[in-house]
Amino acid sequence: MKSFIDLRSDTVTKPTPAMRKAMAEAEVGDDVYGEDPTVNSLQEKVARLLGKEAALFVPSGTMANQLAIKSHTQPGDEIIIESTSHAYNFEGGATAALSGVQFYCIKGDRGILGASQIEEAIRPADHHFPSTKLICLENTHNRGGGAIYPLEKVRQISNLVNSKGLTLHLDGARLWNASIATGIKPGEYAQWADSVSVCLSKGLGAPVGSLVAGSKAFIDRAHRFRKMFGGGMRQAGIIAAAGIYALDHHMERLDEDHRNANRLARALKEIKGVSIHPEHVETNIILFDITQTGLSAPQLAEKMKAEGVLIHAVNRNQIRLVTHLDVTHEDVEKALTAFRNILHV
Ligand code: TLP
Repeated sequence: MKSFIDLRSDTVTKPTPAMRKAMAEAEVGDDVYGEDPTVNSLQEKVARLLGKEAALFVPSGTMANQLAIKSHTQPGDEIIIESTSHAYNFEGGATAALSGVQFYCIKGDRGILGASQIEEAIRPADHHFPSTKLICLENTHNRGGGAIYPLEKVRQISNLVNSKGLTLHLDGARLWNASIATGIKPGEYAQWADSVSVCLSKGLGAPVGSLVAGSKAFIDRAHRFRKMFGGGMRQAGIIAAAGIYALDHHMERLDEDHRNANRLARALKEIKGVSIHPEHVETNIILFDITQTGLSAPQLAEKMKAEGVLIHAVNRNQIRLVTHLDVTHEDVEKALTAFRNILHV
């Protein structure tokens, strides 16, 4: 099979030989009975990292977010969320289908909301309105180009949420990236949210797996819904072992992905017709506009593929690149050469 430089997403990483060894040697049991020691130790480890009472291992980031939403709400409630966020746009309408809850969307600055915007969106106590129950934040923000939530903003939002008796969920699919980029520990971000979801299958390079964390009572509810949604797994220690390995060995190296992303962004800026703000590339996601190149984003993606590089056309004019474990510094230079060849620099 032809090997591509795959910049479409950090979800495409393949387990390393050492990770596969850890998986092969994992001690397992039936996790639906709570008897898988490897799953239990992953859950304890992530709860500790996030400073929460408990955590629950689930197959995907989508399930982690949807379990949180289901556990925090009743049908007819409303969730305040940023309009380009993952839970609203890319989870197949799960919130409406599974929780019977609606979203109130607000446009943020690269996905980041301020407390005053949220305050304005909270519904008054009037029986005409749905009742605002939950606020969802995303850190880093995927469609915001990997933007990091400033901790101070999270703290202000959390104070607002508490003062109104609401609940805060953090989609931390890439919280690890925020943490490595800023030096702020995952738990320092997580302390301001009632629940947090995190993914092992993105920059950390595990093949499968996410967790949702929060209080013991919250996790009890989420556990019941995990069963209901079909997410109760049996000898899941095989995949949990990959997650433990990833947390132990692939966390610090995220910095390399951030440096590669920065290199890509600065070099892309030199290409005529590419519109990009390298200073906005804070982590491993690069978003840019190619309207002025005369090519559409799908056309550019097609041409890049012919050069051995896979990229993601977000829409007609925008491209997303994501750096990760399987993208080396040399791959970045090769990808840049392909961009230059196609866009005639
Ligand atoms: N994001 C994927 C796609 O679904 C867009 C990607 O390639 O970036 N929260 C955030 C912020 C995410 O970016 C994703 C996945 C999820 C949740 C869902 O995780 P999975 O794919 O494990 O369900």
